[in-house]
Amino acid sequence: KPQIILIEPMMAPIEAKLDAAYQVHRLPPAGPGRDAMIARVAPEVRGVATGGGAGIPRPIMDALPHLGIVAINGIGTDAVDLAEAKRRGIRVTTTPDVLTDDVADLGMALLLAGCRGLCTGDRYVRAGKWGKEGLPLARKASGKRLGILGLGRIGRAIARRAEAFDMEIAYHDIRAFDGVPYRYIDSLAGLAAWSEILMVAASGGAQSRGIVDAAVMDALGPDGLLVNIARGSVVDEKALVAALTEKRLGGAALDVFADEPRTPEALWSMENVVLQPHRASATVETRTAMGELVVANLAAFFAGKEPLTAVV
Ligand code: 8YV
Repeated sequence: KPQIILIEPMMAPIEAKLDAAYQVHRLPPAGPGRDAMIARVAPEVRGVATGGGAGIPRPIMDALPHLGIVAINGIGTDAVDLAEAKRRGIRVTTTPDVLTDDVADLGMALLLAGCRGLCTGDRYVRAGKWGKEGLPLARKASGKRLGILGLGRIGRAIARRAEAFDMEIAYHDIRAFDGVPYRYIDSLAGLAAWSEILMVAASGGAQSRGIVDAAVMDALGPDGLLVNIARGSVVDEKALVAALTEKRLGGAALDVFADEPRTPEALWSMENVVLQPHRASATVETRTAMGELVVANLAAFFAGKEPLTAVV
């Protein structure tokens, strides 16, 4: 059997398929045990399966002389050095399309939870406070001005959902797109100033690092809501904590963070903040479809065929 390294766990039925087809080396936590394992298996390993957030650390890529494919169980490629993969002729695959609905759904769920204070209401009932003390009014979501940063597949799926909530929609991206019924605003600060809710749906990586900065948050303003289902790196997290603490930003609903699984403790006690542990694609249905695509990409590669959804 060909040998692969599994960097991030996948669903049990998917891992069973991998075990049936490959000798799978599961990556131990960082430390001497990991280094020893990589050194031991490096001469034989030809594939890596990993998550979008985890990617493949450059030292691991460098340690594998016969690496031929990195199969990402996700859409993000920001944690893989694509230029180096290309230089070395390593194929890189992702799982596009199959996760679009789920990520857009969670974007809307966070938007609604942020506007309507769903988690606050839930905590209020569970704490037995109903009937004993008041609860502040929430904010309406329908009809709001929604700015979308990044109008790719996921951004568009969010826009379609937002249309059903009678929202006005505008977007910012590296360029305007033809045939899109939404208004293009050519600066992110301009989009934030126009928006009541700003949805981050842009890819991570060098070109988007920290672009949602203090000025963008100030433009969104004290009644504005920031939603992020993309990558924590797109938002300047220190500036976000400061803007929320100083009430220059109304609220935030976040599925992703700069240094996962760590999240800024300052956010934990804020009632105007909704937090999720990076799980926009984490449903049984979607993780099954994603996993099947990872299995299919690996199978194609090891059969000497073109992977189905290669980005490199
Ligand atoms: C997953 C993601 O949580 O698609 C991505 O890039 O970050 C998410 O869908 C991840 O890939 C699974 O680890």
